[in-house]
This record gives sequence, structure tokens and C-alpha cells, in this order.
Amino acid sequence: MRISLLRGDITEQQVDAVVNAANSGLLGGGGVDGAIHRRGGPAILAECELLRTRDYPDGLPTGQAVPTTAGELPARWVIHTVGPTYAQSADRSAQLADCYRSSLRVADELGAGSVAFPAISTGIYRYPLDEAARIALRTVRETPTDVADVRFVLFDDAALSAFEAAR
Ligand code: AR6
Repeated sequence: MRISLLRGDITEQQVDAVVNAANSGLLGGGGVDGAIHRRGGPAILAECELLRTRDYPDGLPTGQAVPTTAGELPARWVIHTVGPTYAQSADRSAQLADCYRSSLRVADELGAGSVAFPAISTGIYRYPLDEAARIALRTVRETPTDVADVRFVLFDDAALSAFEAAR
């Protein structure tokens, strides 16, 4: 597996699947979630609504992942996963690692050869970048998968530096 780190906007990635840092409601939000729904158009939300009513009436649990179409994005699929909100009082690293593992499992089920990840939980969910970067890279390296090309698409210099330092 080739792992690359780049600065950019995940909605522009030419990959089979982009991972969305969603929330359990699956109906959109801010950050990367907002950008994916905005750029991908209403087809993504329509599938999310169906998943929500049919499969996850109580919401998608933290650490799990589900696919939808990518709508108008260059990618074929969006894999929605729910990261943990950071808390100093509780170690939620296992849940963050689960997001990467579940997303790669879904990518394998889809037959996706290339996957772009954002830095899950490091925005609105406030996970410290350096810790999140270590967890993300370690988990992706240690997860058995047929995905050959994993890209971490980091939105700003701070995130890119944290991932480069953790590499
Ligand atoms: N491309 C790549 N990375 C991005 C982009 C983008 N277009 N936009 C933001 N980021 P966040 P979370 C980075 O807040 O912390 C939403 O409301 C951002 O700089 O998107 O997991 C959901 O609905 C940060 O490094 O996700 C949830 O309610 C990283 O993506 C909640 O936010 C993740 O930041 C999830 O919070």
C-alpha cells in the first residue's frame, strides 16, 4: 500500500472513494461534511436519508462506516464515518482507530483501490492533531486491506505538518 500526505481539498480528489468525517445523524453538517454535501450535490443526501430511516434510525454509531454515491464529486463513492469528539477525561483513540479500520473494510467491500481520508475528528470534534495523526497513520498501516493507494488530504499546513511528523 502506498500512503501519501498532501495538502488540499478532499472534494477535488480523483480517487475511488473519499471518506467523510460525518456525524451520527448522517444528514450533513459543517467542515469536511458540509463541503462534501455541497460539492457532491443532493444525490448524497438522498442516500444518507435512506440509510438513516432504513438502517440507522438511531444514527450511525461512532467508529462505524457506510458508503453512498459520491454524486457530482470526481470520486465514485463517499464512505461516511463518525469520529469521536475529543475529551481529556476519556481515551477515545480506539474509536478513532475504528473509523479508519471500518472505512477500509467498506472500501474493500466496494472494490475501491484508492481512498482519500481527511483528518477525522480534528476539526469540530477537537481531537489534537498530533495524536490523531499518529492514530490515523498507525491504523492504516496495520489494517489488512486491498486498497493500494491511501491519501491523507490535509486542509491546512498545521494538519499536514502533524501528519508528516507522525509518519
Ligand atoms: N478537505 C479536506 N479536509 C477538510 C475539508 C476539506 N474540504 N474541510 C475541512 N477539513 P471536521 P470532525 C478538515 O470539522 O472534527 C461536521 O459538522 C478540517 O480542517 O470536518 O470529525 C460533521 O457533521 C479538519 O482537519 O470534522 C460532524 O458534526 C478535518 O477536516 C463534525 O463536523 C476534520 O474536521 C465532525 O467533526
